[in-house]
Amino acid sequence: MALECSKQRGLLSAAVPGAGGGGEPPGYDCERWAQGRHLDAMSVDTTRSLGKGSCPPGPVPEGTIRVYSMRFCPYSHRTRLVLKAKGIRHEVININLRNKPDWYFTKHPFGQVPVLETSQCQLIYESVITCEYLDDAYPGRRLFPYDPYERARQKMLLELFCKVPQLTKECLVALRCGRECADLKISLREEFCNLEEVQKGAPLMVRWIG
Ligand SMILES: N[C@@H](CCC(=O)N[C@@H](CS)C(=O)NCC(=O)O)C(=O)O
Repeated sequence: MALECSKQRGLLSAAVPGAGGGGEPPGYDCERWAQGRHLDAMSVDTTRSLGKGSCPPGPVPEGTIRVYSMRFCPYSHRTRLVLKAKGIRHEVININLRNKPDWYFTKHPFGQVPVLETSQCQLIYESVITCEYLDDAYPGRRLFPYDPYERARQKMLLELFCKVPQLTKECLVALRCGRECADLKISLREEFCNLEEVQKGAPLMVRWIG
């Protein structure tokens, strides 16, 4: 991702490794990361999406983590980018959101994606929370800044640009269906222009609010 803020490295620059510390949990492999091998071989994507009537998947194998996802969900991709950036071994289970399996409501109260499931049957949802969880639970390479203000600033940025995932999704769906989406593209461009201003050092308060 090319969204790195000039002042600090953080979640928006998830693809860029930062200085790390602490032990590495199972499934985390620095060597693989350094050689870029994690990009092709570290995830198992079931590709088929599970819908109503499907059997729930079994327990998550030790040394891996599962992400319930949907191929066109930008929030899920947020989580998946962090999984990739940190080189965490994981499996992807796609959920058919138009025809959700009943069992999926035991993973998320509203049946949304993304959800992370650990081999200890812990469930973590809300994309930003999943990213922070991964950053904390797999501490080898920090993506969120350590400094409390910079960390808060990253989260403020995510809130300020919270329209981006939805706009991106709507744009993708429109393009896929051959629908006109000029307005969506203009809105998306505006958001990215504002983000560029922030990257150049503009304060977070101007232009977007109100
Ligand atoms: N605030 C949530 C939003 C997640 C979200 O809206 N996911 C959509 C797919 S892109 C979803 O699960 N939609 C199905 C539904 O709401 O029933 C997050 O950041 O994780």
